[in-house]
Amino acid sequence: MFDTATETAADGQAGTQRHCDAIVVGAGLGGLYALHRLRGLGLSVRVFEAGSDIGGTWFWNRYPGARCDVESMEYSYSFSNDLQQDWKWPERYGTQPEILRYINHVADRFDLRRDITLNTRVRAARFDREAGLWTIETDRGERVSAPFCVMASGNLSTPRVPDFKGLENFRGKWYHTGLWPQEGVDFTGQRVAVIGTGSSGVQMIPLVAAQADQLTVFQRTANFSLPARNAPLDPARERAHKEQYEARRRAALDTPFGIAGHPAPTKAAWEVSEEERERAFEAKWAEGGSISFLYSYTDLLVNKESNDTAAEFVRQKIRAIVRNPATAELLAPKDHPIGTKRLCLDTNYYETYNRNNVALVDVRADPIQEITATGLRTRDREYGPFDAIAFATGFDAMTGALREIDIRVADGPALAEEWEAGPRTNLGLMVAGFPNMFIITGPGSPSVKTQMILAIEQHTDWIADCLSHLRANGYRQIEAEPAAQEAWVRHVNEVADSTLYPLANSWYTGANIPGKPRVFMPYVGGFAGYKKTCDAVAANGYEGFALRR
Ligand code: NA7
Repeated sequence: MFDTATETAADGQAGTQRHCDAIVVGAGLGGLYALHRLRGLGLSVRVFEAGSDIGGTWFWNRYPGARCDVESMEYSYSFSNDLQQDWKWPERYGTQPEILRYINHVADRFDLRRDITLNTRVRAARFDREAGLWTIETDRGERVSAPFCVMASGNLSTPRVPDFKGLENFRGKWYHTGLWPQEGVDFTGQRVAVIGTGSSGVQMIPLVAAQADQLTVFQRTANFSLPARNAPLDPARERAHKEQYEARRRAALDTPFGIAGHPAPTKAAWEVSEEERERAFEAKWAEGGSISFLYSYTDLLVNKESNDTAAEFVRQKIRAIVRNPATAELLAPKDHPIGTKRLCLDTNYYETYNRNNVALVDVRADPIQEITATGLRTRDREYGPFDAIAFATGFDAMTGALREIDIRVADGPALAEEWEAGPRTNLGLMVAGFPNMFIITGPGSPSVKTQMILAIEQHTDWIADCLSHLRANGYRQIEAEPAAQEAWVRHVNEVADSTLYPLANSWYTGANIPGKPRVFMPYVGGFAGYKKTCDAVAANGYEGFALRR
């Protein structure tokens, strides 16, 4: 317990405490673990969640085919060995319903729900330096104060429907993958448009094609996709994994992506013959999975010529799968190095374009101008009629959810204003000028470039250790020092600039949102090195952070 006046409202309802030790924003995988971990320190915690239930990403993204692109034995919490031993994943990659079931199991197993307020969006957060308190305000008018605030609001949690003229005139139904109706959508017998071919579109398109009468896919940028090779989890493989679970989790901490089991490459692509490269890529293609493919050689994400060999391998696969050569050429990405946009994993994505109820439209050459009553209009022609439009158009990634909250210290500038030219953080964990506010997997941390749950656990553990340190030493405030933050931002940029990532117009750089500043947001220096830096900062008495009594 921190030494601030603790007063609990007496109206007896669950979730009416006005003051607690820590406020957590978001009840996805990040917020739930933060609640569990901070509660373990003896702190009183309140979690606010905008959704009508817990789960975050896995609550909202219910579109057909929604599935994690990291294998389920990896994409799960490691903090409880009993939990990871007990839980049985049915498939190699978890589906959205399965992951949501897991999250609910975790919430029940660790008795998390009693401190979570659902259906409540945090609108504002104000810090009073003198009192040392954050006060948050919700869309239901509730105000709650706490010395610490943990933002677990997610990296891909602000869905974005492009600002197309005329959407309000559309007489059919429209959906966004990240706001999919809870009850699901039956496209049987319908003429459907899907706009967007990122991970969500690539996962959804084969299922919609199989159900709908006709499907028209509107593609602005072709994306690279690899076969997932999903399958029921082999019991022998599961047993072997579980026997070594704890060792594998420890090993994952020493990898760049936070995932164990992929031996680090030892050679650069240019060091080997073309035949050897083809054999290696072929083996990875057959094995399935994106990390293992990008991990074929040491230099695929730093050397354009090496990357070209992998990109061309996939383009040739697309040309071999898709029977119509013009469609195949449209689907074969040529404008960015492979892996510099999120590499998609699919089940029968390219094969879907061989169906005679599926058409592909290039809206790079001929952009969408307007949604009409019955369909849509590009510069050159009209498409439709459609019964439904599914927007798989992505998110205001990494900063969207934080920028939507009016976060400020007293009457100072809002975080959104401070970040007008792009987010600036120290280690992705804290922002100079915003004391006692932590971000879980914030911009400037490895976050989306790693196994997210491992990144969440690492951040939360660091925050929990930090709070213990403050309490043990009588400190009440911690704040990122501006110089340390500038040095970290410089480092994040230098690392990104030494790779091929900035060559792509991706949500990693904010390029998918008109007007958003172009800044490479995740840290791509690798999880292992990043964790060492965080640990060293803590071991040196939170070097780069000002602690105040
Ligand atoms: P993404 O990866 O951001 O994909 C969004 C897609 O929508 C992408 O193909 C965009 O084309 C397209 N898009 C966006 N705006 C438009 C407009 N105005 N016109 C046409 N097409 C448009 O989002 P996802 O939901 O698929 O995936 C997000 C992450 O979730 C994913 O990376 C995984 O980590 C999980 P663009 O490429 O911008 O030209």
